[in-house]
Amino acid sequence: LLDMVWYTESMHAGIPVIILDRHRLQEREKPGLELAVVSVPSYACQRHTPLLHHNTTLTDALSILAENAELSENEGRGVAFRRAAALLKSLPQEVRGAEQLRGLPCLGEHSLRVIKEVLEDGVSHEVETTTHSEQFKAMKALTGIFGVGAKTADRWFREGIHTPSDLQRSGHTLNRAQRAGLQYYDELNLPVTKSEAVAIGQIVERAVHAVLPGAEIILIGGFRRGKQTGHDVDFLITHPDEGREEGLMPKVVSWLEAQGFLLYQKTTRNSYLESKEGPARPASNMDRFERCFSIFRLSTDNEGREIQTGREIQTGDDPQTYSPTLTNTDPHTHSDTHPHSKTDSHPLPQTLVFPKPQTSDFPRLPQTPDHAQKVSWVLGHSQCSGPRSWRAVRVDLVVSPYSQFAFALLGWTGSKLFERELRRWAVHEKAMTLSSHALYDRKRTQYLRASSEEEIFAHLGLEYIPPCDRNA
Ligand code: DCT
Ligand code: MG
Repeated sequence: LLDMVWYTESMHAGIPVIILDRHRLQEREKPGLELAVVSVPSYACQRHTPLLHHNTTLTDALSILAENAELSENEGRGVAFRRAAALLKSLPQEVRGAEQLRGLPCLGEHSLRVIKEVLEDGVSHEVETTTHSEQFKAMKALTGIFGVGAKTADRWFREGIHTPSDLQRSGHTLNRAQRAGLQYYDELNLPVTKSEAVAIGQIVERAVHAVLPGAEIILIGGFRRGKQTGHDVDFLITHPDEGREEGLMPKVVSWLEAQGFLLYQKTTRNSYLESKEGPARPASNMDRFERCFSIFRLSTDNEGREIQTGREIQTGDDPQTYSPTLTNTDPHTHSDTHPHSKTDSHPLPQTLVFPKPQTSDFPRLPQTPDHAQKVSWVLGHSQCSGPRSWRAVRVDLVVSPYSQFAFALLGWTGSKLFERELRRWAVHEKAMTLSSHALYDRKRTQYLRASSEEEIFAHLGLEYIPPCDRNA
């Protein structure tokens, strides 16, 4: 049978999952053979999804349709395309014909139609139409501005604004995030490399240890999953003595600002409170931690390598850019307060945890991230004459209490779809509520504690999936 096995998944609910290639079975004319189990787990959090996979042509097509649906605020449709793409990413071989997909979950009618078209004609008409559509191009360009979401972009598009340059000319009043987004548009749409992420990690480590020795800093998000580039760099910060992390963010931000490392920042307070009746439904999955959305100024030497020095704040810079803010509201809104904290200085060497580099012998790399392909809009004030010695990089910092650390780590490693699927699994299959803070068992009406990601997977009755296989 072995040469006919097309797909094997270690275990699903205790059953070995094997997919046999029906085609080859028929070719070999073995009528007596019975197909064993033909099933692939339907939740992405039950599957291993590596970064490099065999079906990039198909997943690229589905991702464009997903993005278009998300930009049109059709979340359900977007998720359906993302689920279909994630299924294809988890397959161990290239799909050559639609008949190979029979019986697989997550493939809706619409996705299957697109897949079939790409397999047969090399392209999908709908994908082609979408990528050439003026609205899609404009929405991508406008939401590519830091601080601009689909709703705002859509409003501007209807007013005839299609590009960041149009927006700049329009005279619209922009909030602080959007102004920074426009100012650093080109750079923020360049992928951040792994080595830039590492260089920023060293700066963040210096800042955190200067104000809280013994704190732990972990690179999260896409880089923890083994990605070599990202649209930003995400860090999770905690301290083994619970309570020591309280109020940490304003101190870190002050240190970074004093050293000239920040071009923009906005900090939100931790608003998470455990209640006896279980977690209330949060306004968003991500908004209850002490969190800082920032734009770093990463120095580079003449060859473009990252170096770690900051710079003195220069007169003439927008003073607002350098005022620390702490609010409890939407990170992309405008209200600023000034909660400056005193900075202590206790330099102490600590370990920074970075993911192992991902190795693979796959023949084709996945397509460059969308943001790398964005058109470079010429914005007067972001242009520079001659080589510049620094670049702007989006950095997200999150502080978590130690007791919530495993949940924060799991929730912030991603991918977004993997996280969504974990939460869906928890609710529908286990009657539990999972967030980046806690896991609540609704049947036993109690919180389930965990000090590692492995324990959370165990509570959820799931096989442990390592970060490099969460690229759904
Ligand atoms: N996240 C999530 N749901 C969201 C947004 C984020 O679960 N709506 C989690 C998963 C990833 C993590 O937060 C960091 O978010 P991003 O930086 O947006 O994602 P990424 O995977 O790091 O992507 P990139 O490599 O492009 O930064
Ligand atoms: Mg990220």
